[in-house]
Amino acid sequence: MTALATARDLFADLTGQSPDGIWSAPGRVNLIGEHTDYNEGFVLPFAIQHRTYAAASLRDDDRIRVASTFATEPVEVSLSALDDLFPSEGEPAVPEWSAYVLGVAWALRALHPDAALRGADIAIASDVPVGAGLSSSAAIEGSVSSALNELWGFDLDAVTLAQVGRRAENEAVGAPTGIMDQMASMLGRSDAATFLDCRTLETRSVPTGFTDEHLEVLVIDTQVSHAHSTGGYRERRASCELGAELLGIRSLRDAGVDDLRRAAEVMDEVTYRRVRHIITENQRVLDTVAALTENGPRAIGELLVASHASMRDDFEISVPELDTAVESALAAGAIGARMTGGGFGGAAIALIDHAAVAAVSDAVRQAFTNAGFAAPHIFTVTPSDGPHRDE
Ligand code: GAF
Repeated sequence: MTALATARDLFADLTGQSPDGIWSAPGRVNLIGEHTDYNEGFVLPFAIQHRTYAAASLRDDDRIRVASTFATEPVEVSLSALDDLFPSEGEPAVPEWSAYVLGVAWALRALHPDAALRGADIAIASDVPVGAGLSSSAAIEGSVSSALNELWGFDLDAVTLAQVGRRAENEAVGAPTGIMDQMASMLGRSDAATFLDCRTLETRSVPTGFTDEHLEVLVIDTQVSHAHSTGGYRERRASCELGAELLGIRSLRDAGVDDLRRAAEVMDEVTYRRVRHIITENQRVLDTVAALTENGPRAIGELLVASHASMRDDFEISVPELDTAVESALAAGAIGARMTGGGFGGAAIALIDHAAVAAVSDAVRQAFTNAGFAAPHIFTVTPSDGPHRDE
């Protein structure tokens, strides 16, 4: 059964009725630009064909009731109680999956605090792999914000809805993430990646040229799951903030490769390597946009490989499974490969010829077997459209 049909059925189980509508939003892969978003830098993600569906109807009272395939029990709260639940420090006061949904309702409502709003029933189903670093959370946020935006008659634009999603993630779920994933999901286009300046939130669609060049982006989901509300992600963010402070700048966006010498002098060795990743990664994003535009997708392989090395050696967010995915894909002929997303698990991407999908996939599976790792989940992704109403 499709995720769309599952959302419809789940809604019927919850309410005994058909929903007023079903809205969906995509997950994403990031082509390049990792951990640069919360440093006000540059990223180049694209939305993928995997989507999360929110079947929803307004209610006659002020209660929000949410069901999903992530849990057996629905969660129900009144709209007026949301302010007591969020912002939350650390563990959300409701099951984490529902904090993404309720957090969106809370952050949206905060934009119109005086509006008399009706509650809603919402049923969520998704075919975005969870824990794979493909932004299943941004897909939930985008589907729910799109649904409530229309049902509540708010008419907010895509960038505002992305900011609503980020606020839900940061303040309701308690994950200190940047804005990349929500922007990638909300602004997805079927023919392009989204170049985003995370300081100004200006975007530009950059045609990937994958189809014309008969290329595919292979996702190698290592099945090593990660969570950004915990440990490593938060620590990396703190290192970047420390690095910017020691350089006397607002954020690492304001530093370039010319500043690396001074950085080495004013900070400890670990902070320096974290800073070097961000500074060089920002430059690689700009170089990738230029290469794609001027020379096409076959010209970006080395930049992807350099990005992975920087994350492995300087930012230290890779894991052996991700390194094996990248190395075995490259050895089997990939044009470029790198881990994608926040790291500490999740997925790698490999840019490969269409004709090489089976051979590269087999080689990666074999390398995982040889290393004694659990079998990876491997599939191709294509740039896809942002949120829309499906029914
Ligand atoms: C996760 C976060 F949600 C993003 O904001 C971004 O920081 C990414 O990790 C790393 O580039 O997906």
